[in-house]
Amino acid sequence: MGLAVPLGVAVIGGLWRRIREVALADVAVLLRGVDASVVEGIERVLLEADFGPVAYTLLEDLEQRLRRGELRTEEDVRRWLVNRVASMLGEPGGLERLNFGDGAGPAVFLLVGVNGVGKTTVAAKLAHLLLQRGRSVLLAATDTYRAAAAEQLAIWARRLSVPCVTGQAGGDPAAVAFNAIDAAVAQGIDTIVVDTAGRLHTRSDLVEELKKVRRVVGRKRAGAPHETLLVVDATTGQNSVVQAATFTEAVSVTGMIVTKLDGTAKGGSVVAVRNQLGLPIRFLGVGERVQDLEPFAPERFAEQLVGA
Ligand SMILES: Nc1nc2c(ncn2[C@@H]2O[C@H](COP(=O)(O)OP(=O)(O)O)[C@@H](O)[C@H]2O)c(=O)[nH]1
Ligand SMILES: [Mg+2]
Repeated sequence: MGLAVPLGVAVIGGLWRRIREVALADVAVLLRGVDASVVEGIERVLLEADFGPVAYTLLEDLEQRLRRGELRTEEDVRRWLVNRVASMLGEPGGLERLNFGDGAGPAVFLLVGVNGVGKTTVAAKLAHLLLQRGRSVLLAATDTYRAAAAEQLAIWARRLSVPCVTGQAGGDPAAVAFNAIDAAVAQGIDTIVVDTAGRLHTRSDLVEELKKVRRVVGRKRAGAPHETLLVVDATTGQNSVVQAATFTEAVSVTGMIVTKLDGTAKGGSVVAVRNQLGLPIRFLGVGERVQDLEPFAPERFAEQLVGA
């Protein structure tokens, strides 16, 4: 699957350009040894790009390498940054990395995350990608609190020509997931993508609801949910890390999808979120269209983020 626009190049790139502007005006200074004002400049650029605490890990490593004389040219420094960022980003993502279970029944993927991060859009995007790979898909809308939430998913389902299971207003979200498995089995569908609610009256309601959905799904289908994917918004920076704690506490999250990379100049949050949560990134959301989902490629992402 090709991407129409290369991943956020124009938007997330330019880190190296910024570092040069702010900190490397006199490259010779940096390459002669550690210079406090140059290092401070780089720190500022990394924090602006939402690297968060990861910025300090990078700076420590940079200082050590400069002291040891390992970085001799400006290009050495740029390369070092690309490589360090790539290694912090972990393994590549994509459908190949997802657990589809034993094939004796449908694979169940649960999408979790706070309101507005892009879960429902991701459900559609994931369905689109799965269909392209020859799988059959059923969408399940377990947010029974907001009628609009189920309707939004149902619209995507109609566009993609896939079935969508919804519940009654105010009904039990776990029952929707239960019915979705029955429907998928009856229709011979091999993959279920379950969209969940992002916000309830209280945080403990949300946690209990997700736990119940997980429990019910697990009893109904061996090994389910096969994936629990946390959707986070790249534009919210450190907030994503805080939000994520709620979900990792409630359900054992198996991977992340980072959205809205087309709308941020702060791609450093991807590095921060990966590093602080230690969860593998599977996909990136790069727009509002159904085809705007990219399998995560750490080297490519690092190269584009740093730029030339
Ligand atoms: N620019 C951009 N917008 C996105 C992306 N993903 C979702 N959105 C938009 O973000 C808004 C919230 O998305 P939605 O899927 O409803 O979020 P949910 O509340 O988590 O289900 C919608 O307007 C989406 O079109 C993305 O990758 N890029
Ligand atoms: Mg939604």
